[in-house]
Amino acid sequence: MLTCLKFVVLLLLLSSRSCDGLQFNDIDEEVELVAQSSRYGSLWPLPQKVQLSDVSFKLTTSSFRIVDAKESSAGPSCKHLTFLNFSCHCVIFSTSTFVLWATSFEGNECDAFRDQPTRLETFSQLVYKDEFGTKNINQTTISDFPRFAHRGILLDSSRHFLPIKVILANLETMAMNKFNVFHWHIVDDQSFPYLSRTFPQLSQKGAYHPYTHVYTPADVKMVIEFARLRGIRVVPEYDTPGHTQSWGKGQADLLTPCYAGSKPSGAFGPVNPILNTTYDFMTQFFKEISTVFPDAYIHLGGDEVDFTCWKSNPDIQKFMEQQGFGQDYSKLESFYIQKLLNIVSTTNKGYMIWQEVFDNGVKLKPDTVVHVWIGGATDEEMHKVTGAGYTTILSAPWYLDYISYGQDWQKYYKVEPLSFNGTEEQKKLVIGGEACLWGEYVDATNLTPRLWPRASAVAERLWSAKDVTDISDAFNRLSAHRCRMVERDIPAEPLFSSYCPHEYK
Ligand code: CP6
Repeated sequence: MLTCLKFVVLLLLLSSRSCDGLQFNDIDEEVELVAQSSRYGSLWPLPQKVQLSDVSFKLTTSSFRIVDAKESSAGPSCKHLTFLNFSCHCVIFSTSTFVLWATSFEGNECDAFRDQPTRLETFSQLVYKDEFGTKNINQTTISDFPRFAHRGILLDSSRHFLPIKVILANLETMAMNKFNVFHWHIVDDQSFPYLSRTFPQLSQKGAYHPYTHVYTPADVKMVIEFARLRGIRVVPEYDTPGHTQSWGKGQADLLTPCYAGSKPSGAFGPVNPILNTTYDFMTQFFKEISTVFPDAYIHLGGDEVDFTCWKSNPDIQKFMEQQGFGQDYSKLESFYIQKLLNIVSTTNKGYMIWQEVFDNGVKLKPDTVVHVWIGGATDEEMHKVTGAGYTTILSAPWYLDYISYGQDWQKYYKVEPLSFNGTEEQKKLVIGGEACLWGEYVDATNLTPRLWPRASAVAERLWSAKDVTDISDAFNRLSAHRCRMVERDIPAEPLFSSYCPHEYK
């Protein structure tokens, strides 16, 4: 695993103008913060260590080159470098030379370069235009690495189908914010847009539309490759046994028939945990998923299982008795999950699960990632999960589908993921977090502005040092960062009254 990334950006060029970047009107200052220029310009998320200088240089094609450095250890096999015309982790310019120098790598060569695109992002954030429109960059030394390894965004393509274009635009924006995990909550109750080669009837019957509202194998490949080139992993979620209504349309007998009195009501509940055919199906299905998605992890869900239907079904009642589960349906849930985890383990993948699976006492492999999402007692939960020795990621404070009047990014920004009671060992088990954008009220029309720049607040919390907490400096940098997203054609919503040098068109 990549534990430490340091890079030094030494910028040596000519001319002399400091980066005072953006100017904003002084209106509205009685109510809220008004954007001013931060001494850190528009850097977002803030690197671990930045040494600025006033020495500035013009970036012209003749004075600016990206070349191999002697210190380079990356081979040409790292496609995401050659894609960007790199064959090394050191980018050196001298006199009119820029040095982007990576040191202290661990792990295999290409693993070590997963975060490479982030250095280029930092470089681009240092570039600004002078009054003549010429691009400039100041001599700067940056030493950088992420505070947390797992920095994710959850998108939900079941409640509304998300066109590939929107997903790719989101990946681009994630890269700008140094997020490195796309958690793809691809299917759920409402629709099954994943086109499975093994079970094509799942999307044929379960998608909103069998041709226009599906992700074909080629679509999925494109998403994965687009993400990879930007240093982003794609972790798919196939949530069971709850949240599976759409699965039932194309796969007979997969879901539990609910009863009204002594007769089936015609409704269906969670996955039927008492049939062998269920596990045969899951074995084949996850075998496919494990080859389609190259990431080492699959998210298996396991959240919000409603017991009402199971309770109504006489066959399930009988099974409960035989197993000695009494009336404790969480035991039945655990019975199912345990078998599922064993199945997925045979595919050599690790798994992530929502916190209920841990709460119910299911036996988990030591490398399981427990995803904490329930608000209210989050610190206690983090304490318990890490106390039991499991790796964990935090989402409870970062449900970005919730909206309200005002600057809620500040609330997300102020979260401290390690605020729970625990030993150093326990804190080390917190590998990061994810901002979740559940899709009930989100589709292609509003996804981007709802997510950005609010998710940028989470990005800085997960990347930057623990003591980066100055809200007013954050506001200034984030205002400029948001304008940069707008300039790059991403319709990120405003933080507050202001304007951008390049408005959205
Ligand atoms: N869908 C799925 C959801 C949610 C979860 N799982 C959810 C629950 C509560 C809130 C927001 C989202 N919509 N599959 C829980 C992880 Cl407040």
